Amino acid sequence: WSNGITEKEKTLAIIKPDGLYGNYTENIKKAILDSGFTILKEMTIQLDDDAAMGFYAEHSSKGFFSSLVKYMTSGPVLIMVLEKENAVADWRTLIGPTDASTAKITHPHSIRAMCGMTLEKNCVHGSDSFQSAEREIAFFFDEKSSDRVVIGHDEL
Ligand code: RTP
Ligand code: MG
Repeated sequence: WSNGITEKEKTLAIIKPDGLYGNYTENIKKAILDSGFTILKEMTIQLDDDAAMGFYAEHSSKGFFSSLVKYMTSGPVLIMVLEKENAVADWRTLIGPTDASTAKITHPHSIRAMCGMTLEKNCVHGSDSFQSAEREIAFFFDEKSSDRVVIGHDEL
């Protein structure tokens, strides 16, 4: 039975520099809304090295880390808090596999197939667990603030 109250979940989405630069924002947002997510918060920011390294700290020992930081700081990113039931897993499904060149073959309707290019330049981020989502949302957004922070491209 249902009491009519649905348990919503939040996740963090990022349109990476190649996604913004390639003008995929509108198509990505359409896919987000068509899939039943609500965009609770969004902001466009330029990450500096410290922010990119802190955000991806789990990968700090990996060989691709410096390249990842360079990529993530190569231009502005659009950061969004998405909400729906099962948001974390559903957003990961919607974006597709990490390697965008693989995604184009195996998940042609995924977002990474649409706007990504390679294993690194895959145009979007998604939290990989409920715990990651909580950490990543707190990394960028003040929990107490209900402000919807939007900075337009031309303000950067
Ligand atoms: P994300 O965290 O950005 O949503 O991506 P993901 O979970 O699918 O993949 P993850 O393993 O967390 O990797 C984070 C990002 O690092 C870049 N990457 N480069 N050159 C490489 O071997 C390599 N592997 C990963 C990608 O930009 C990936 O999204
Ligand atoms: Mg990841």
